[in-house]
Amino acid sequence: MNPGEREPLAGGDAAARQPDIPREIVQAACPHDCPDTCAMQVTVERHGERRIAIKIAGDPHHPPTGGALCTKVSRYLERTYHADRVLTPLRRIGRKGAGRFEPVSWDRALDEIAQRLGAIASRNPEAILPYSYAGTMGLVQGESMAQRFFNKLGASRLDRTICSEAGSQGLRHTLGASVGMDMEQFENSRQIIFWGTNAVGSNLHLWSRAQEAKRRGARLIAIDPYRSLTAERCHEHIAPLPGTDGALAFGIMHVLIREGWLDRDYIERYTLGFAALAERALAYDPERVAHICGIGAGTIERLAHDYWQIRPTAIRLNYGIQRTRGGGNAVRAIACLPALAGHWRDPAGGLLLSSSGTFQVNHEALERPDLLAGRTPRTLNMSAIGDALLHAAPAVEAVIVYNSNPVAVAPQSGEVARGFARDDLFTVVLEHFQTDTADYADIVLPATTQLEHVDVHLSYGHLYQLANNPAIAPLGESLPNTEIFRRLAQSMGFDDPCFVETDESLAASAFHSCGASPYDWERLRRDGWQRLDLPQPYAPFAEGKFPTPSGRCEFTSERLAAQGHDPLPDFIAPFESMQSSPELAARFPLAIISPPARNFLNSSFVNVVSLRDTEGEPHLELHPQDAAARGIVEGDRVEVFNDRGSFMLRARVSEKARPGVVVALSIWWKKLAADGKNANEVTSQRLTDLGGGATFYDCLVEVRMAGSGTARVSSA
Ligand SMILES: Nc1nc2c(c(=O)[nH]1)N[C@H]1C(S)=C(S)[C@@H](COP(=O)(O)OP(=O)(O)OC[C@H]3O[C@@H](n4cnc5c(=O)[nH]c(N)nc54)[C@H](O)[C@@H]3O)O[C@H]1N2
Ligand SMILES: Nc1nc2c(c(=O)[nH]1)N[C@H]1C(S)=C(S)[C@@H](COP(=O)(O)OP(=O)(O)OC[C@H]3O[C@@H](n4cnc5c(=O)[nH]c(N)nc54)[C@H](O)[C@@H]3O)O[C@H]1N2
Ligand SMILES: [Mo]
Repeated sequence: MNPGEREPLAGGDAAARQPDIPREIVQAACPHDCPDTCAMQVTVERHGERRIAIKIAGDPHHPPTGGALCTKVSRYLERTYHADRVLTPLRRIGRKGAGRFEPVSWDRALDEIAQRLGAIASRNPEAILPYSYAGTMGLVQGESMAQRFFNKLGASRLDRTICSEAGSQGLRHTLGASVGMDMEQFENSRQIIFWGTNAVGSNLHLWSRAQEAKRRGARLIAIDPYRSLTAERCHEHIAPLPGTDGALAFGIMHVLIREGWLDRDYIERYTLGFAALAERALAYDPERVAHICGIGAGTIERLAHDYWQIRPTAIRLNYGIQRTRGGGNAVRAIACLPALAGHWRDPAGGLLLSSSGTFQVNHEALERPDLLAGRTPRTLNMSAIGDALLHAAPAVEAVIVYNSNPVAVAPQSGEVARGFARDDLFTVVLEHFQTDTADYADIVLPATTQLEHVDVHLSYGHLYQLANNPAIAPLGESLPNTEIFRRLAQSMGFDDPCFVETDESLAASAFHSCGASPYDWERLRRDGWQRLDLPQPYAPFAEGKFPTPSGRCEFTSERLAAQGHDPLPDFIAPFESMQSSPELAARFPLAIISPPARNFLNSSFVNVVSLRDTEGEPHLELHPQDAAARGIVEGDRVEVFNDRGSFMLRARVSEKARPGVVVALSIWWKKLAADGKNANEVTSQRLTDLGGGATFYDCLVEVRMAGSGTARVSSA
């Protein structure tokens, strides 16, 4: 199917108001991978049997959402009714990657899949691999029926590490779980440190709270190698080299300890391992840290001073911090700070990386691990899917992709595409659109969007459960992921009753009760959202109560020691940097980071024309010094390259990028870029210190004018 071949499907703003058409408002939830998880209201018109969504808005009553949706999700109707929606099952007729398909019936598609998977499973079910991530964050359309299917099959398991695993492990081994401050408290903070997060782009509703804090006199600081939209709007921007945040945290600790700026009572009562941590911090004097981070020693002194003096201080950490080799340890080191200074005592002080651990998800009920029946299939890491497809033994013979677009988003994309291009690999992709990954499928199956199915959500940025009621019927022949897996199960002859459970029933079993109030799906779906039963105001660690084995904030972790890790956090230098790999840096002297573009959600929305037009074309931001050294000026077409690959973009020269670091806002669909490539051509499949996470921002490259054989060195 060629993009633009069809007219947009009826719906959206095209439907002009006629007074006699009945309307209703459907309570929904944003499904996207974003900490804000907004409550939404969808206005639907009823035209006889047919329901058409005509408007989408933020729920004004839901405190985190406050009636506002981001630009992207305001366009959700445009996405749902997009002319390029995949609306029937498709079967590949061209070579893998070419994107040529023909429609087939559901029966034919399911028969072919069942036959292929059945044959592979009869030899070795571990040769089948699911590949999924957070295209939807819904607990029902995510890993419920899908996981049951793979458990029953005994397929290889997927370690879902691509985004947050390093940081989650860092939190787990320091605070005990992914638990932190209530985002609704940020407006009461006196100082907010945005550490490795572009909240304006990726956490808009927390940013609004920070704006309120600013109006009340709070100081805002950004720690980011790039002058992001957020850094631009803070009082101070500190720009360390990528992957050096662990050192910076130790520099702050060094000054706090040297000056005695410590909440000794809090440390005594609620922490473990202070003496050992203090000894380690001794080695990180500001001069040394300044050299590692590429910032001034005075900046570190002042940061520590203000961190102690200005109370309460909140640290908003986000996952941008942990996409380098030492990401897990960096999160550990930073997570020690609020306990040292006693900021947890105040609800508006402390730290927030993720709140997801506050929710009690009933994974057993949803995913039914008992269907494994005692088998423990191997686990393959999604952050090294290229290697897995090319080199795993026994070989992966079939991949079922849903809620993800690995050919665009996974690191070292050349290897990923080579893996998916294998002629002996059978690939099924459940999708809304003909993505870069869908182009490699043998069979594409049409999935419903959030407007067309039921779901239930937690949030990793606030403290509310949310319900998503379907607003309209599935478009074309599309089906919810759950229904696709139900039908696949039936085609495979899986007759366990759990394969006929409805989405409603799944939603009703998604959570354990929290606190005194039982989880009540019927009430949730009626009201749309429900705050967890937690004290108001919520200060999770004001009196310790860390969910660690010791019940304390663990500066030293026995659990990590038992796994063969350093029990204390430390600074772990990037795999690729001027300081840690000088030989590599001689050939590839620039560090590249590729954080999310504001108008995309990972690779979702890149095909929504109005949003893509706002982002323009893929561009590379370079500091004037780095540009001049290569004879590059604003608007030049440049090529970024290293030993793993290359891709092309338009140069933007400004001081937003710090010297030595170039920035390519992402994640573009490869096929919507002029050269058919994106930033993941150059990223590597190496993994983080903890959790086996991806290291997207640990990457050295060189940049040259497109078409030139070598970097053009100017005499200026
Ligand atoms: N608009 C939009 N929102 C999104 C997403 C999206 O694609 N678009 N993606 C969603 C997803 S999946 C996630 S995980 C979250 C991510 O949310 P965040 O982790 O907040 O991600 P970013 O907004 O990219 O912010 C990361 C920032 O970290 C900076 N950075 C890169 N490397 C380093 C480093 O080594 N140290 C420090 N201190 N900073 C560094 C980048 O320049 C960038 O400005 O956002 C979610 N929200
Ligand atoms: N270079 C670089 N690469 C990165 C990152 C980066 O910052 N830089 N960020 C990384 C991060 S943090 C993440 S989380 C990953 C994200 O990677 P992914 O989780 O793969 O996210 P998306 O690219 O948004 O792709 C999700 C796909 O799921 C589909 N989808 C949505 N809802 C449904 C549904 O209900 N059913 C089905 N079947 N499909 C659905 C969408 O159409 C979309 O194509 O990318 C990572 N890759
Ligand atoms: Mo992510």
